[in-house]
Amino acid sequence: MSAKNTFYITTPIYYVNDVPHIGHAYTTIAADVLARYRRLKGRDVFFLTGLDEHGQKVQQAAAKAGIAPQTHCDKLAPQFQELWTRLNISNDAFIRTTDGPHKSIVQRYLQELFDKDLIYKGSYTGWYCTFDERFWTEKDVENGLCPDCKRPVEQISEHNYFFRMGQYQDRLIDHIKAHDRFVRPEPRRNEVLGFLQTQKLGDLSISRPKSRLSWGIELPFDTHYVTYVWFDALVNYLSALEYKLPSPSVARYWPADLHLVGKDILTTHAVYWSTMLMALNLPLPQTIFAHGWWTVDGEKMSKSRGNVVDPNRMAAAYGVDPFRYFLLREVPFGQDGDFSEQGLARRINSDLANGIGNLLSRTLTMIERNCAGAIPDVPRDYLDGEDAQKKYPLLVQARESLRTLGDRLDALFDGFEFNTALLLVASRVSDADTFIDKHEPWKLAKDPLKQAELHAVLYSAAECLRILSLYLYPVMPGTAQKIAEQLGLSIDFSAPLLRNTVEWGGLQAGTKIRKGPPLFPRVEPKPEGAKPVSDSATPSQPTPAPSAETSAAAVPTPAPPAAPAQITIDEFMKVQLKTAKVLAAERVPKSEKLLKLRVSLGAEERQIVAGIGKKYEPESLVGKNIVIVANLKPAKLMGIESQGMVLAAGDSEVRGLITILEEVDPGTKVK
Ligand code: ME8
Repeated sequence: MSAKNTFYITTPIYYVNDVPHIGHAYTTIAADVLARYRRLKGRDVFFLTGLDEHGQKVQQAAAKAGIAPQTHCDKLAPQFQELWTRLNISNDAFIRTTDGPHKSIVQRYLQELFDKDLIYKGSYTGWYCTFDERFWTEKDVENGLCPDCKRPVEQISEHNYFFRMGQYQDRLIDHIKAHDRFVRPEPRRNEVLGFLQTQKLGDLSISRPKSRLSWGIELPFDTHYVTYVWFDALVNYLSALEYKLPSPSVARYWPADLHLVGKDILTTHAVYWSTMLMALNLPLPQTIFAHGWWTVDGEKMSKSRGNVVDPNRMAAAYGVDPFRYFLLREVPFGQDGDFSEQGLARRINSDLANGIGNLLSRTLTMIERNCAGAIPDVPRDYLDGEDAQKKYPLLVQARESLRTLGDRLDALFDGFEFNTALLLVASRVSDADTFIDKHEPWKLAKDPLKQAELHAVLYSAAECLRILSLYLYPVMPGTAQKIAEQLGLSIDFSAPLLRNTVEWGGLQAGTKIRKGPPLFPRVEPKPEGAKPVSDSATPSQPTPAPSAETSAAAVPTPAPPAAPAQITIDEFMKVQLKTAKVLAAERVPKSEKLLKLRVSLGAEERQIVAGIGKKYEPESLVGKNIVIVANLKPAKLMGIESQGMVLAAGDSEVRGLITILEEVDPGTKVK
């Protein structure tokens, strides 16, 4: 990253030949996350996105709709802009290549290159793909088909204007070699280098005769031609700086820090754009990052397959932040991924509802109950005192790990490792859950001598949440805001909150919390088409583990004894049955049968491992009132402690859980 304090980030400008889909949403969300992160770090950010409105694709789409190309563009542009507003995209400008100033700037650059004899008129015969609007060489074309889109190509011979791209080949190779962050990720860099080192770079046809294509920017030196759509489109990264901002913004923001693109358009950026900039004597962008491709349920997204995913629908059905989170958490950035609603629902339940959502809700419930709804006061040195490490080792650890979190996240965001960054944040959430569980605040609450410890635990949990909200903000801005509000804070997330190291202790004692509805209500996964979302991510369907869970002892669901022996009332009274409310449920990894439940008994919460996973999806149990054996000695099942047993009907197979018709308080005795 450059040493300057500005950060200029762009997305591709999308064709307006159709409505936006998740691929467009993906790049734009990723760019938004980086823009928000850099703003939090105190950088002067300019975040640009927009639309590519000229060229054959748009002309054809307009013709199909029976309207003028400009009318078509004006009709579709709001669909992109509204989507970006809906997805909470914080772009600073939105460019359309039909904007008057953009057209003039493109013409100015064309004229400049023409005057320098870097554009010349020549003739060309080649295989032309109308869909991709480009010529292919003889060896590229197989069976008369475009190597890219597999549509038939046609041989065309025409006079055109050419940009002397070929002369920059060596300079470009040298540049890529000297700047290891220029093309990323590494395999893509090698791909571009490999191509440049083994093939001769030709000159680039930058015009189209108006007889073939009229919807474009006219060449300033020959009115019979319009410019090739890519020459027009790439210039947007510079032209926007000239007319979307008060000058001298080119000097302020150029070279761009990051062009974020999909892998489909890496060559146009790394080769066409770079050589155009060389010809214009302008510095090259710091980084061009090409991310991977989303398929849907294993298939390429296409209108004809009818599987194009509408991001509007995803945001409406699952929430904006969960959708943003899913796209970045599911697949390592740079690699391909497969989208499914099943996978999205599973992530929401497992990572968000059971993770940060549950941590916030349980922390605030306990603060409401035990601290009169205000952040508790804790002796300032409770974590720093001499024996803090001895008394509260888990709190000290959690605080220390949050202290180093910022540096680790900086490195991960620099490396575009969104999914690892989110995993790291999730691990801090589970650290907080662990220290809460270990300190058992529900027990501390009953002991007047343990109030300081109770307050230390609850303060620490709330402070973890405050700090984590800052780091979650770039990916889930709405959620960060809600966490802050529920903690009783009013945080201005547009301020450079991460410019300096985040200090522990920002929460002020006495702040009234404002517990709200759950951050992430659980969603019911769609039953059909269930399949793992990405092979690079967590396996979604646990594979049956052969050993531990098949033993009777490991299955806590009671099965009636084969020959029931009679017991006395006294014997029965030894068994303490209680009602419990299921707060969270998830599958035990590698087990088909076992579910890990977190249940509330009113004054306390417990973890129970139950062998009911074949009968129930974990999500379906949340909120259910069940009956548990409360005084069963804790036991470990597949290494996880179970603090009780759920009651269920069934023999060797669970048929149904015992639940209660009426709404009774969790923890009520059952007899
Ligand atoms: O290429 N998976 O516009 P475009 C991931 N106008 N990302 C995807 C995707 C998918 N399945 N489908 C699309 C153009 N994208 C030119 C760009 S820039 C000067 C001109 C994303 O509408 C990805 O970012 O075809 C890809 O590069 C871009 O949309 C292509 O958008």
